[in-house]
Amino acid sequence: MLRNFFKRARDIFGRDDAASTAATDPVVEAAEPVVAPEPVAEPEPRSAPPVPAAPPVVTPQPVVTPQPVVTPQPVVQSRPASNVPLDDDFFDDLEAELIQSDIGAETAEKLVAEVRARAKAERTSDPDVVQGFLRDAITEILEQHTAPLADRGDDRPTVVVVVGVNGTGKTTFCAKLAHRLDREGRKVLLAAGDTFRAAAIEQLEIWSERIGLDLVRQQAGGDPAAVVFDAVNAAMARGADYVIADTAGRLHTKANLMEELKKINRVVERALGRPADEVLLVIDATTGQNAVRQAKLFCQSVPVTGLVVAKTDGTARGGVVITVADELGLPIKFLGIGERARDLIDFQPRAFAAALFEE
Ligand SMILES: Nc1nc2c(ncn2[C@@H]2O[C@H](COP(=O)(O)OP(=O)(O)OP(=O)(O)O)[C@@H](O)[C@H]2O)c(=O)[nH]1
Ligand SMILES: [Mg+2]
Repeated sequence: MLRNFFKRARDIFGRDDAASTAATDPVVEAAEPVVAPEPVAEPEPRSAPPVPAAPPVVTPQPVVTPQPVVTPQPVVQSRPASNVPLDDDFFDDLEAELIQSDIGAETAEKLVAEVRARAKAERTSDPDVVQGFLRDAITEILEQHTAPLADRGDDRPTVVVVVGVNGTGKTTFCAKLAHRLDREGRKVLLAAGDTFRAAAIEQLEIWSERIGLDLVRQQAGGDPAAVVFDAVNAAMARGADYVIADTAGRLHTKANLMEELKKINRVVERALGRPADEVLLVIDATTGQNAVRQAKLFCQSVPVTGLVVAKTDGTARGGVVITVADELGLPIKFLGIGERARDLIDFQPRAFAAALFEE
């Protein structure tokens, strides 16, 4: 994705170390299955006739092709350091590349405009420098939207309600967060608020046994708000620091299910004198722009306080995270990076933005 784009751009627009980057190309392509925009174009560079010492100034591609800026044989070819100005094609391709990485069109346009203006102001035509500008612009968006997990300290328990559409990773996240807090020495109580299916309660029960934490549950079919109410009261009685409540997957379009979430909030308020401290919406990174749309609609009905982006290990496209931050304006609190209890990381904007370009 982005890293490959800048690799290609270096070949086109020149850089001192073009030859050395070419040598690493195949490896990176292989590690990047999701994007692979040009499997067809790839084999061709090696078999292309070795254009003799013709000036390697490149006319970037013909007409509209949104993606690959074709690289004339990236093999061993020393180029002068970047003299070719970055042109419209470069920035159009960059925008297309951002969109392909699951960044929403609006955010992509904004990023490119910013990067382009900075490249102009600083009179640079070096793709590597421009890559740095893009990284900065992305970091800036992400940094505007960070906030740590609520922690009520002595005013315990901090209540975290976990919501989202079906299958995004809510239950797994509850277990991961509980495990994390437990390792930090906090006392955690899990609440099996997905009473919709017996299997959902069992799933959290298995997790609670695996990570060695207490679970408050009722029978399947019970009232989720009652489970959360019990859990909050139990937490107060036992001096627990956190209650983490799982809920059933739901579509934002189901009014009764949304009502159920509101009811959970009301009972927390009754038990605690304040609403839940966090309502975390879990979205699935692999569902791309769909996740963004769902999140937007969800936020209209429920007082979401932060986002968890699960399954970031399952996609090479980090764009969802950027789009969600930019368009929803909500803090991203955690990233899910796998199925195990420890596969949860704090969201760190700078590290995240840097990783998008890592080779
Ligand atoms: N690779 C990967 N898989 C994940 C991650 N988080 C969850 N999963 C998997 O996604 C699937 C669904 O996870 P659940 O936690 O059951 O999702 P849910 O939102 O509770 O699902 P429902 O209760 O049915 O709405 C499971 O197979 C999880 O192991 C993650 O960060 N990475
Ligand atoms: Mg679940």
